[in-house]
Amino acid sequence: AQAQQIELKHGSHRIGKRTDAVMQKWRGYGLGQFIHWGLYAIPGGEWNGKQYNGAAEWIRSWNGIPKSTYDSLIYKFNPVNFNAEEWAVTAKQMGARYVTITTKHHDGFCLWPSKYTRYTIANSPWKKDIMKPLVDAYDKQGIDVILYFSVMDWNHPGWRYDIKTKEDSIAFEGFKQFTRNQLLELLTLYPTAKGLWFDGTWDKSWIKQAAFADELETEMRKFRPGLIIGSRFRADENGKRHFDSNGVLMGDYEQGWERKIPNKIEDVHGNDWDCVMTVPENQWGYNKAWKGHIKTRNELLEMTAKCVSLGGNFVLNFGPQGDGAIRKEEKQLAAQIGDWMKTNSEAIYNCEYAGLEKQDWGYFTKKTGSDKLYMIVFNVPVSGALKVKLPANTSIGKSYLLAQPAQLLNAEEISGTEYFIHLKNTAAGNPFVVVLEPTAKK
Ligand code: JFZ
Repeated sequence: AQAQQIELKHGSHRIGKRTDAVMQKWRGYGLGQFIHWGLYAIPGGEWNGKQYNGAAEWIRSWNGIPKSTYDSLIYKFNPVNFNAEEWAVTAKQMGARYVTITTKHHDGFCLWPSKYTRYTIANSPWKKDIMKPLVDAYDKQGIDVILYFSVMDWNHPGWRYDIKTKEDSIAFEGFKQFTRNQLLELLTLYPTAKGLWFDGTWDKSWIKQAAFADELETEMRKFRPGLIIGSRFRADENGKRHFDSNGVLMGDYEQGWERKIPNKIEDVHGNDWDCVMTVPENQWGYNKAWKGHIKTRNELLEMTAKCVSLGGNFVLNFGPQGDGAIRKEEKQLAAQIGDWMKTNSEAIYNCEYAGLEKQDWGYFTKKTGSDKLYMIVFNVPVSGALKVKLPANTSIGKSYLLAQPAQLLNAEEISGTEYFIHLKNTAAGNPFVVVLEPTAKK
């Protein structure tokens, strides 16, 4: 209940979460994969023998790389080791249930044969569509596809950071039509895609297009009922992004959790959300150097558990190489995560915020539509006893390791609603899941 409501023409279209089946499925994904792939994978963070300090997919913005030099990477795009099925199988084995793929990043290079620009795979030595085999391969594995699309386009002559002159305004009008054409083209060519993941929407030029973007969003939603669009697409008429001038989320889920995770349920304001995460510090596209701290399987599993415990999804980024192969470090992480998921995904898939007080050992999740609780344990106390605080009028009926359901654990009542789950033994170095089946308290 908002006390003061400002009249908005181009604010949010809905208060509260979507309740339809497509969005309910999205909410239950738990784990996803992100793919950043494009021309930037060819230099892989290195230009003329020098390491670019920023994110590899931004190398084009490096002083000293002229646009024409960067753009001619198109003539080198020939990913002979690209195998869509292999990518999808890698994601499947990891346990990902959706994937977001860069159809076009900021450089403007299109991984699909767009009719509206020459800057696409069709004019590379590879020639063939990349998106079609990817969408088909992921569809075949039962992994839902979301299309990443950067509005900002460094290749298109009409793109502007701001609109200050008559000339800018004419150029940008052309760019807007181009953007609309490309989006409707993508939705037409890849009808099974479940949503669009927008990026590159932070510049003044685009923020000023509240009316256009609002109409375009409505048009796309009409064109593809059920389409999922996050909060990073459009601004309201006051230039407010993600949340409109009344503080209401714009779009179907909050898209601001970028390499960061909320700490408490209040941080997500009752909205759907997902967190997108890189394996190194801030590298989305392939970077040969793979430098700095590289997150481990346990760190990534803990992030996954934390996200799901706060009602979000966790999306892990992959940056395939210029030749189309997934680097061995990412393949290994995917296999390690998948290994854990094989036993424990029940605590991740179709799970939600449990509504219980956070404890030091890890994260609670709850199976949606049931009262089954999961404790995803990362830190075992020296006592071997895990604290649980249940709501009044509930007690623990049964508790057991997800990996060993037949062996019941001892749940000791220590006061009204507090319990200690006593572990028998724990495999060191491995997060694990304890299942709690609550019952009504007698
Ligand atoms: C953007 C891109 O610039 C980047 O290359 C990558 O594709 C990433 C997924 O998205 O980077 C952002 C966008 C938004 C924020 C941070 C980085 N943000 O809101 O904090």
